Amino acid sequence: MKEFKLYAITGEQFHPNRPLVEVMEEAIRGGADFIQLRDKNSSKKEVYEKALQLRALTEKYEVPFVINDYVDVALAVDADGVHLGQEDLPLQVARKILGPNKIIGISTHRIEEAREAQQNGADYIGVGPIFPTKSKVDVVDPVTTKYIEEVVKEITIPFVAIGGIKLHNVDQVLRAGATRICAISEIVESKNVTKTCEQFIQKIDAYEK
Ligand code: 3NM
Repeated sequence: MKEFKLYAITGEQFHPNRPLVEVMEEAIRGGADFIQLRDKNSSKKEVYEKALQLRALTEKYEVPFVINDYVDVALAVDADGVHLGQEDLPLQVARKILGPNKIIGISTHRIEEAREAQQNGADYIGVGPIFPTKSKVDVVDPVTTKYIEEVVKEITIPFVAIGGIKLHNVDQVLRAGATRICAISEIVESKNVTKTCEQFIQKIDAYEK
């Protein structure tokens, strides 16, 4: 899997008057180097159509693109992979369907889930929610930066920190050992999406050793 540092997830509820592709293109221009389509409300047909558009965009910029939850949509648009939750298809089943070359990421909220994901061949894990978030309804209580420290100590596959991460608190996340940051609202709700991404990248780069 290509290295990345700023993972942007779609959140159309945060930009009701602006087209999805426009916002995500601004994010990529600012340095977002991994894109996920996350849409839990639209029909499968609508998700497929958005996925097609984002596939074309991410192909143009050579940025990895994954689909949240839907293995079939990922295959249909030739996305680079999927992102699974703990309640989605088991990782090994998704791997069987997608084959060895697609990216499979999975959300984890405690070290046991991280171990299991690594054991089962995940390409990366999500580690969160670090802070309270309004972007995910059924999520567990914040795991805090302590969970990042646990993951850094013991997990060898890439991880991305997520959940309530903003420009004003990202330093805490980086200090705890994260090198890849994921955000929805701070990026897509921003008045200047490109600039917000550039600022995230500057902060991430400042911690790179
Ligand atoms: N997954 P925001 S937290 C989609 O902890 C998602 O697994 C999380 O959105 C997890 O950057 C989250 O707006 C929401 O807080 C992230």
